[in-house]
Formats: sequence, structure tokens, C-alpha cells
Amino acid sequence: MKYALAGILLIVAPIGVAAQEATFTTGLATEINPGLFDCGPGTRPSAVGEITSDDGTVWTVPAATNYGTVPFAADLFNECGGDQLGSSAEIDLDSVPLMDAGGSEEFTAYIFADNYFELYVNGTLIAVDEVPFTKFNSNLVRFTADRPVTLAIMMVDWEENLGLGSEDNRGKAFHPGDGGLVAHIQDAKGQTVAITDDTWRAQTFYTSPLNDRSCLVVDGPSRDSSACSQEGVDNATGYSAAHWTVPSDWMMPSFDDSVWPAASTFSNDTVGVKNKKAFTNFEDLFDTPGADADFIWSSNLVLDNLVLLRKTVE
Ligand SMILES: [Ca+2]
Ligand SMILES: [Ca+2]
Ligand SMILES: [Ca+2]
Ligand SMILES: [Ca+2]
Repeated sequence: MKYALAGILLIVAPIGVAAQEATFTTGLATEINPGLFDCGPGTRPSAVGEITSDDGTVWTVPAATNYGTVPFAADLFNECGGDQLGSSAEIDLDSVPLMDAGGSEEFTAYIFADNYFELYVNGTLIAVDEVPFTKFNSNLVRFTADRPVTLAIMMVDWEENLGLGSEDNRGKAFHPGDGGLVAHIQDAKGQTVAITDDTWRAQTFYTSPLNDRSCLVVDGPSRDSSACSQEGVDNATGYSAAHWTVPSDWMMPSFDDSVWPAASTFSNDTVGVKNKKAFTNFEDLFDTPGADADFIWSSNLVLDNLVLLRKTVE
């Protein structure tokens, strides 16, 4: 009997590791920070909250970040008191700080993030987004690294209703907003090294708002909320959120991201960037002929709010 039981455990354990079940919270979080950054009137506060799940775990929402602990990424376009370049022709690379990711080859990453990013290169956090919520901004980051280069980006679709992945928008107090990341990484000669596309890996760690927990289907690495409603409503205070623990080594080159799903890709129209100068002023970088970067995210652009993305460049 003992031998038979041991055999069963050996088969079951690896599957159990891959399919980490969600932990759920209900309702609004308690605000612990009224805003990481203030962009002034007409913008949304980048508040942070805490909420305890059914199993007693305390979660930071929309995410625990490293805001303020490392340099901000340089601006392409930042209407919150930063640089507002009219086009890529105005970029002065020599004026952009060169961050050290432990190597000697020089690279530049051009990034438009909805809404907040933290960029790790070969396991080192080298820059974060100064504007966590609105207005929409875009950035560039210069760095040195040795190949293979592991790019690991933490993305947060920020929220106004803390813990419920939503904002007062389009006539609804609880309108679920969307996310999205587009990036183009070049070498020192301006040649494309990587663009965001479906060769990246993506995983969600916070999915909200959920009007019905059973609509979320967790199967192995798949955290599929496509059956969940994305409707804005007047009152979602009884809605739920799903949380998963972020692996402490998720950004390291040694982390095995082959268990994560491939990133999903989204069009400019789906993300809605036509009216955002932070994107349109740099279409030659984000829609480069022959190297047209896609918007990427996990499978649900709207309900997945904390998304980790990875790509290793040889
Ligand atoms: Ca931002
Ligand atoms: Ca958003
Ligand atoms: Ca594009
Ligand atoms: Ca969202």
C-alpha cells in the first residue's frame, strides 16, 4: 500500500504545482496610500490598498511595487511635468542615463505601458514608470547587459476602486479598465533586438472585478476569465477578486517561464491609443515597418490587472 501511494503522489505533485488555485477577496480594499504620484487636476490618484482574502492572506492592490526605490524611466512623453517629445527625431540618447544590468552591450527600450511598468533586465530592476495611473505617458530606458538578455516586465493596470479593478468611467462607478504593453528594444546601432509579440510569456496574478467566482477557470497554467462579465456597473462592492502569489524569482534568468502561457496580442484600436500622443508621436518606434510591436498582455486585457511578462533574447 505504501508503495502504491508513493507512486500516486509522484504523479500528482507536478500537476498541483502548475495549477495554483486562486485565492479570493470580496469588495473594496482599505486604502494605505492615497497616491504614489500626483499629476494634478483631471487625473486619477494612484492609490494603493490592502485587502485580506478568505484564507487570511493580506494582498496589496493593485500591486506591491518598487515605486520610488529605483530611478524612474526617462520620458518620451509625460504630461505630468516631464518631457513631451513631438517625435522620435527629438530623442537625445546621450542625455538618457545608462542603467547597469551587469554587462557591456548597450540597448535602448522604448515603452508605452497602460498603466504602470517595472523593467527588470537579467534579474536587476533598472527602471520604473513615474506615472502609475493617468495621464498616459511613454518612456525610454538605456541599459547595458550581456546576452542572453532576459527582459522581465511587471505590468499593472491601475485602479480607482481599490481591490475591484475598476474606475468611475463611461457613466458607471465601477467600469473595468484595460491594460496593455507595447515595447521595442534596439541595440546601440538602432537595430531591433526585440519587440513585444506572442513569443513573450505572460501570466496574471490579480483578476478583478468578478461578479461570479465560478466564471474563472484555472487549468494548469491557464487562468481563464474569458467567461466573466466585463460590464461596468453602478455598484460592484459585492464583487470578488482572484489573487495568486507572485514567485519571488519570477524576474530571474533562471526562472522557468515555459510553464506560463504565451502572451496574447492586441491591436492599437483594441487598446485605444489613437488619441494618446504618448503613443502616436512615436508610431515609427511602436509600429515600425518590418518590426511592428504588438500590444501584449495575459489572456484577458480587461480583467487581468497584475500581469508579469518575460522574454529572453539570445
Ligand atoms: Ca504610466
Ligand atoms: Ca488601464
Ligand atoms: Ca504596433
Ligand atoms: Ca483592468
